[in-house]
Amino acid sequence: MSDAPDPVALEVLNPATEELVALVPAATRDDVDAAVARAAAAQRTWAAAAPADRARLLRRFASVVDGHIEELAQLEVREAGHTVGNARWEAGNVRDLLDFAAGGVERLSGRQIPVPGGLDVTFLEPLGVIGVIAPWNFPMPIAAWGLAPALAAGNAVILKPAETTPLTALRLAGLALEAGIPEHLFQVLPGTGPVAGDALVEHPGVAKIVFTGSTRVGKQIMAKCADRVKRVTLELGGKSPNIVFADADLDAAAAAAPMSFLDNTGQDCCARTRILVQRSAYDRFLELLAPGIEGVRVGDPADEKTQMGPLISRAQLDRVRSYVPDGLTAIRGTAPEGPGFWYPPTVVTGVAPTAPVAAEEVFGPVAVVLPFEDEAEAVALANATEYGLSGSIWTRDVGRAIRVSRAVAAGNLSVNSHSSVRYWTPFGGYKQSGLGRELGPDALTAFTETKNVFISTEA
Ligand code: TXE
Repeated sequence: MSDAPDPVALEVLNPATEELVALVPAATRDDVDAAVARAAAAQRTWAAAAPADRARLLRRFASVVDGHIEELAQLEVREAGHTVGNARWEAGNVRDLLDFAAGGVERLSGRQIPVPGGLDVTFLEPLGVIGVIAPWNFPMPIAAWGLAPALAAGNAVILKPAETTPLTALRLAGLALEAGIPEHLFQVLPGTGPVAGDALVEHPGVAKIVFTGSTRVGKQIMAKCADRVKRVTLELGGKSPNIVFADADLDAAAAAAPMSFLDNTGQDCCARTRILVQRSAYDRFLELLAPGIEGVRVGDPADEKTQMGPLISRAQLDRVRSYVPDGLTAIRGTAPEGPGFWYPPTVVTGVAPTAPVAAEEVFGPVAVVLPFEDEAEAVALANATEYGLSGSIWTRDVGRAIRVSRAVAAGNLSVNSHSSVRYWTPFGGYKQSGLGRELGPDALTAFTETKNVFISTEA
């Protein structure tokens, strides 16, 4: 860590223009202490409320968000540089997740298990105060992935958004109050990772940390949580394969490939950045891929026609540039000169699978194409990574689709598609892509502790 003093304010820049959008005060460790105390008090009342009342309030929260989709989306465009279409989807995802979680409140129940000599029942009890540490790549949805099920299961939430994207989080907290969510039950503390984030991780009053971000920080957080056996869910990096077999519908695979790694300017943990193509179809696939990359409309994210916006920051731009030395590029699109943090859609060929651009998470609009001979080599290449988040398999052979889906060590696979995130299906990583699952039918259970009670009938 550097010796520089902690900043007192976070600078929110518009990544498309580099203009200052806002200065937001950064939370201190004392702010975190005070927030945890307030959250704990609010949580006790919330947990004791009738499930139907909690569900009703969450539905009202969803409906207030629904009335502010455009405002939230425009804020996301300005602070994160997301295309306006994507930003609307993200705000809608928050609404949908709140509705989905509300539907789970009254269904969250324990079990009755047959035992001799008595009655055995389990209770699913809320954990208490949950710390959600969110990244900047999908500020609203990822915050909501923790927020909605945690509140639904009877917990309080303190959300620390990323340094670069605190504005939509702050607005969501305002909308929660407008909807009647009790004061202090959902608090947003903008701040830096090493101060506000770390204070949440270390705080004895925080029962669980839900973290989405880099694998490096995720490991540090997991180690700190181990000291207290604090519960933790981690959604970390990815280097997902997009496996294209020669028997696939090559036109469809090539048409889908560009946005599978360019969406959100490649700042997506599920981005399919390792395109593995069977050698007999390799040349043909590259021919089909090129126009899709070169034709991507990169520019002003507020323009409805734009398909790809800027990267989040200068630091991210420098990072992406460092992975793509001159001369490595096989296909390249266009991007504005600047101001703004622009990088063109880029495809790299002719590198070894172990080259940094092929093996590490670039988190920008960059993919590599690697050839393979047969199914066994495709699976071996797909699995030759420390990550295991997502992946796609393109083939017309049903048996192969099933065999390869089972053989690839990743949490979210799709066949003849790149879709892998739906709020009603489970999401999470194998290996160093994460720990635990979010979303899906068990989303609320992840924010509970199971208590087993045996009642003797023989006394
Ligand atoms: O992540 P950080 P960064 C990957 C991606 C990207 C790289 C770096 O490869 O290029 O990580 O991004 C908070 N204690 N992903 O540096 O630092 C921080 O304030 C507690 C993948 O932005 O991990 C922010 O809120 N919290 C990814 C959050 O952690 C700390 C999404 C993420 O920041 C902390 C983002 C600390 N010591 C980046 N240090 C994905 N899985 O989608 C930082 N934070």
